[in-house]
Amino acid sequence: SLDAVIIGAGISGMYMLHRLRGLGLKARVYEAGSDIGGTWFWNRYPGARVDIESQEYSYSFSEELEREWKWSERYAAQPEILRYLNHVADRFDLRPDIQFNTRIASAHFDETKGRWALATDDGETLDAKFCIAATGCLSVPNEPNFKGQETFKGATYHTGRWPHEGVDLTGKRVAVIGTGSSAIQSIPQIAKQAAQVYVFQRTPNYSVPAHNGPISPIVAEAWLANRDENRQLQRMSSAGFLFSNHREELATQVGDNERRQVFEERWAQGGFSVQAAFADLAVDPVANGMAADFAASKIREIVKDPAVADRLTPKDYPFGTKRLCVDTGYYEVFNQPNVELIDLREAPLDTITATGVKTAEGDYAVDVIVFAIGFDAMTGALSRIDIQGRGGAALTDAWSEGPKSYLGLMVAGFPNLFTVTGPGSPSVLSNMIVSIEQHVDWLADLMGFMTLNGLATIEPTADSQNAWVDHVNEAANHTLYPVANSWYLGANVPGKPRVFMPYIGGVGAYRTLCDAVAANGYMGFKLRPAA
Ligand code: N01
Repeated sequence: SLDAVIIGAGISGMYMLHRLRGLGLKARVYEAGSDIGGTWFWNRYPGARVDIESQEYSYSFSEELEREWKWSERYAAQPEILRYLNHVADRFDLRPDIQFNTRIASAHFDETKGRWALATDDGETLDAKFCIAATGCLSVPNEPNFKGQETFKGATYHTGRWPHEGVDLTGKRVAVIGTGSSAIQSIPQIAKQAAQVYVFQRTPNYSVPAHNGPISPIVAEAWLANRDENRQLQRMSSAGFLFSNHREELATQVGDNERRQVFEERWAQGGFSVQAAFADLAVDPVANGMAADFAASKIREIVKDPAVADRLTPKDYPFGTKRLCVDTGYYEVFNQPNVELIDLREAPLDTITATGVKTAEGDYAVDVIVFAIGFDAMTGALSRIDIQGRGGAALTDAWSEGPKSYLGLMVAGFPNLFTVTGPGSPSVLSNMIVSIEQHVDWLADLMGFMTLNGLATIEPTADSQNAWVDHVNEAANHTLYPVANSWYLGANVPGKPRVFMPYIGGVGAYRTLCDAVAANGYMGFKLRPAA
């Protein structure tokens, strides 16, 4: 019989399987897709690439793995990342313990046995002592729900479920709905092929250039030369990566020229470094406004038509409080004659017709509609599994007012159920792979400890969970983040409770806390011996 069921064969599930095998535990992974890779298996839209430097966005658990894999670009594209993950799966021989094309439909905790009873969507039943949700934070696409969409005669695609064989858009008229990271990465690529692109924008996003290109051999060698130290710095950093580490100065305490120069340097460096230019950007509206003004000035510099530049400039939320985008030629694309920006704030989207998209002001005939409308983030995957804990209580009920957890790792009343990068942990506010490794290591150590010590179950106490939920909220409320209508708060899914889901206290501080909890006998958790 199984010690552990792992749901999902993305970066989390793969590493969890590797760790549990190393402990001599019998684990099996169930994956809905036909192969490994999670996010990087599904998100194959043109232009999909990582927004953290490649060498930082890779597993650190095996030095040999790290030394033998060579990244080609500063920000690796999806096909290269998927090749890397396939290499990992082969190198550690993971596939024999992964069952593909299988979705876990339900997971019920059996209190008499102290085990999880699971069922797949094709009726297979299984049970295991531990149930690990390695289900991803952005794995359930928002389903398009536009009036008239079923009448559309052309082809439709969701960026998060892009066809594996690719899509030839040569000469096509394409509508892209949405202007988040997926849209911002794909629009410049789509515009290279398409005859005409209409970009339907509800909320403009801030985006900084990636300055992508071949990875510099100097950077790659320097990274490896100080590998252990770099990895340690990552783990103890605020966001799980080094290249944009925060400066201590406050934007409000430097002169105009110096501030502009710092922003310019960071913009030239690219990626998230702009967000980390000063220590007060995320907390002080005045400082944040300075970053916003700088970004607006860059948009005006790049986009030739001042009216288009103005529409592309965010005005109603602070800089960086919706996930910052990292682009290659996004603002530039609006200088192309075949790209038109349609502002849905000026003229709301009315219907999708047989021939295209209709707004209050115009009718746009297209052959293809690309829905770049995002995900039911952080809780979406778990809420789609029928999960029942003690007394048959449903997780969806426990989370009806928003997700509640202790450390983002476990939920009170759901013994031996673990959420890798769950809500209440730094997860999406960090370099995911660093946070994934931290969670997997912490959880694997815990499962090893329980096995060695003959412990049957673990669960958080209600008190420790309540205190953690309060702390997560407090931490968010110290910042400007809750001001924006972002998916961090579930604001993009109608009816979803408005709760800031990730923990903003920082990756390093959070790791220290988790380690202290473990070192103090898993403080805040109840551990029970086998009956
Ligand atoms: O999704 P999003 P995404 N009518 O939710 C719009 C990660 N990621 O897939 O803002 C019209 O950000 C919506 O408008 P609004 C990254 O963490 C990383 O782009 O709700 N428009 C918004 O513009 C990212 O943040 C990379 O007003 C509608 C867009 O659709 C996360 O995934 C690349 C609409 C959705 O944007 C999600 O990004 C890609 C409607 N009914 C993704 N509904 C990297 O670079 C929604 N929208 C690694």
